[in-house]
Amino acid sequence: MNAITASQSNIKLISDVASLRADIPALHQKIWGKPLAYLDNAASSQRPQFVIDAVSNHEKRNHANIHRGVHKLSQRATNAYEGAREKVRAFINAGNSREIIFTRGTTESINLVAHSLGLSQLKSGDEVLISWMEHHSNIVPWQLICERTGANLRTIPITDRGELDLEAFNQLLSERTKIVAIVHVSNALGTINPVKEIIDKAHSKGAMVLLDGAQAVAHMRIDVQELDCDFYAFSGHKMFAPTGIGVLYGKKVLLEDMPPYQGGGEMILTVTFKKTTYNTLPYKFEAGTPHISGAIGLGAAIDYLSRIDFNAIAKHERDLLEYATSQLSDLPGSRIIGNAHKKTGVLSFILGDIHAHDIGTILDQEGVAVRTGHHCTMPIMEFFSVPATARASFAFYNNRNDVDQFIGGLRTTLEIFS
Ligand code: 7TS
Repeated sequence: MNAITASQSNIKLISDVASLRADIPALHQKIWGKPLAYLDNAASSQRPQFVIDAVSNHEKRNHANIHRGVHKLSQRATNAYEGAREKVRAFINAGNSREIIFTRGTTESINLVAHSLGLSQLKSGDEVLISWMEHHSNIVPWQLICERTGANLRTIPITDRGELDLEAFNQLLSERTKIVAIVHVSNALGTINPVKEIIDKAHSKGAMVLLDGAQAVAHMRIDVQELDCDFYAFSGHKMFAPTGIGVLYGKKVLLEDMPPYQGGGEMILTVTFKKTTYNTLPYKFEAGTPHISGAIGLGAAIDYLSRIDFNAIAKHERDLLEYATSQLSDLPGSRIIGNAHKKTGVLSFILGDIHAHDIGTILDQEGVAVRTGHHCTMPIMEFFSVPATARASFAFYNNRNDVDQFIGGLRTTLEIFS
């Protein structure tokens, strides 16, 4: 398979996405003697052979530290790493590759902004606005920073459908709001938030906007310039790339003004005991040896995704969601948590008073992988008065057989508990 980048856009994009299942080796195995139905994509997605090969080829032939060697391997590794940065830039349509900072993932990207921007710019009386549907990684960093700066953390409530209460958002937003940090797509509810509207309103009050894109990037085309968000955070492992690599996009003018997050090698220009000067973007924020093969794997995942029609991915996942939702709704005692008008392929639910972990354990015996628990969104569980949910989440390579196996597993669960 040839690597084709997003910029080579005259090629015909693949729209028969289910046929791509053959590209994903992990899907072709049996679990407890049953075919694997992998429905835990919101936690982490599976890798195409293409991505596995890119990482493996790099590790076999081209590994060396980057930016520091004049020798051939170091040059190859540096070119591949910086090439991956350019692929990320094109993938989210950032204006400049200096705006792409490699991190360990969404969590580190948000912590970087909270610590660097938050600690240097927030003061007592300022407000940071998040929502009730944030993942803990977009709650706790802001709590830490608000505690240290005296800023106040405000929260946008959600509705019974699992949508943001936009009227409440309008009322909460004020000249005191300095940062609005919002999830683009909720991992526990599947809700796609109206982020463009939120960004425009926040900007009109002078606030900056960070979007947590962890659950968006594998399911929809992201254009950070069109969105006009100030920061966009995401993880490689939820978009068919390795773990331990992620991205923070930030507007150059903002990143340039922000102090370093961590100190060490690579992020400096000169070091003396009197004064240290910092490197230019993006290196100022990439202290130490990075996850080189991870970045290369992320670049390969982007090459892979660039061949696929994102509209076809969205249509396919919507079809699976509707198919699964209608069958799940027919099961006695089922309650779906998260019924937003605009959703990605995330189906969170409870089944009578059967504990979510029991559902997950029985589904596993049937070869079906789902996530159970609070999904690192304890405020959502509190809002819906449930201790935990079971969650099926789809990727482009899932099909209706996966859903049938999932629903069959739930019928078995109901029989066992009847
Ligand atoms: N934000 C959202 C919306 C997420 O879904 C996750 C991980 C994160 C942030 C953190 O990403 P990380 O890569 O830095 O860990 N969500 C999940 C999940 O739903 N199940 O397992 C991890």
